[in-house]
Amino acid sequence: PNWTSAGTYTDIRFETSGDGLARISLNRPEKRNAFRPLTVQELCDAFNRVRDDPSIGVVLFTGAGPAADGVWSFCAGGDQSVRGDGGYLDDSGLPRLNVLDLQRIIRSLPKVVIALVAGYAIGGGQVLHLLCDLSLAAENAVFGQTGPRVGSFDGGFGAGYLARVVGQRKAREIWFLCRRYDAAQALAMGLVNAVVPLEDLEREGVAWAREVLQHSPTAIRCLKAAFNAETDGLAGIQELAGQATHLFYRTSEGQEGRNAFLEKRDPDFSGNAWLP
Ligand code: 1HA
Repeated sequence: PNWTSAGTYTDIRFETSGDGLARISLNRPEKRNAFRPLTVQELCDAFNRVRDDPSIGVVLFTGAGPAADGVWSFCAGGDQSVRGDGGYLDDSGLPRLNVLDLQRIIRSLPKVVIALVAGYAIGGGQVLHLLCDLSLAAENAVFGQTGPRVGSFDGGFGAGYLARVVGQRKAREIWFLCRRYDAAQALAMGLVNAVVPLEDLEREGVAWAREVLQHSPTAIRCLKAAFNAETDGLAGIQELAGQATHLFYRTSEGQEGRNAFLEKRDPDFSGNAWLP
């Protein structure tokens, strides 16, 4: 793709291809792409811009690299050096856990997010890759949780959704033992969709994205909402129902209700059958 910068940020890069793709990259490789509140704020902004751009259908979410020492990382989770006594501190000293907002944005984005994981996906970074719709791992990918070691835990999607993806046994092992898992192990437990050589990661991600882009945007967004509804309770049903309302607004039946109100008359739905 012909990537063009689509915004000026400090901790991330946001690029678009002009033909349906966006690429969002964590860009703190010397910190193993750990996120601080600013990083998360910038990611939320970029993902929200993707949401509002009808020309974009698929986002590749990745980590810039390698670092000067040659090590790759997708994301090493929350930046422990700005972790205050009540959360991760922003420049004004306010403690935040704003990565939870980012998780919701990725989850609810009515487009496909593909994680491209080279190197470490640890802690909150492992949860971010988990929340992407699809995940491709480079052969050097390393996954794991550290919360019980560093005094943290993600009991939301990080625990419950992980258990849905890899099963309760494996999810408990991942969190209770804080081991590291290589790409082959991640594939075997269903944590990633495929493993590819590092040099092919971007190309493979673009190929998967372009396959998605051939398909019906409405079918894809309804399916994403349906998968979420199966796990996300009433918030998931809200998303799926929102897709139904979205489609209903585009029918003459839906529009008749609006027209009747604006024209101060009774609605006439008689042209619409009570189908089986
Ligand atoms: O659990 C949550 C949350 C739960 C609920 C709600 C919100 C949450 C938000 C976040 C999180 C978390 O993410 S908790 C988990 C935080 N992350 C970690 O515990 C991982 C810490 N990092 C590592 O274990 C290792 O660095 C590594 C396995 C990823 C890489 O190891 P390696 O290759 O040996 O590199 P290392 O020398 O350790 O790191 C390179 C540089 O990057 C170091 O900086 P330097 O000494 O060169 O100045 C290192 O300090 C820095 N770095 C790496 N990870 C982090 C980090 N700095 C700050 N925070 C990090 N997470």
